Amino acid sequence: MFGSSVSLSGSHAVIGAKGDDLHGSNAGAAYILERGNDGIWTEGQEIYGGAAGDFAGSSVSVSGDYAFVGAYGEDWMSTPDVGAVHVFERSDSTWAEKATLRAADFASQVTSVFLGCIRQLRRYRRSGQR
Ligand SMILES: [Ca+2]
Repeated sequence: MFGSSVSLSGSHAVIGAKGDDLHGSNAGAAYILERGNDGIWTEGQEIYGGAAGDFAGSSVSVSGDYAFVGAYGEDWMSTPDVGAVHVFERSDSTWAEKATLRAADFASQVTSVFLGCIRQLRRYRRSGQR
């Protein structure tokens, strides 16, 4: 189910494949595509692959250097299908996972993600970047 969700920001697109079976039945996955200076899109890294039944990539979003990958079937502890959102930050061409958001600890995790974004914005402003 490549293309079950898509998101675009600048020269990056995130594509969800919620029924991808590469990591288990319906594990799902999310991929980054990057547009080169020649205008051609190339498939970059698989930024996230779930475990069986996670449906990773059921929703995706990318904005600037941050990407979110939803996995509504992800289990947590012994509770099935709690769901999760995996947060990634880009550095050059590498997207690294920075946080996992779940309903149970959503408030505290979101706070840290937002603080991270604000810190990043301040750094850009200081260095004169837009
Ligand atoms: Ca599950």
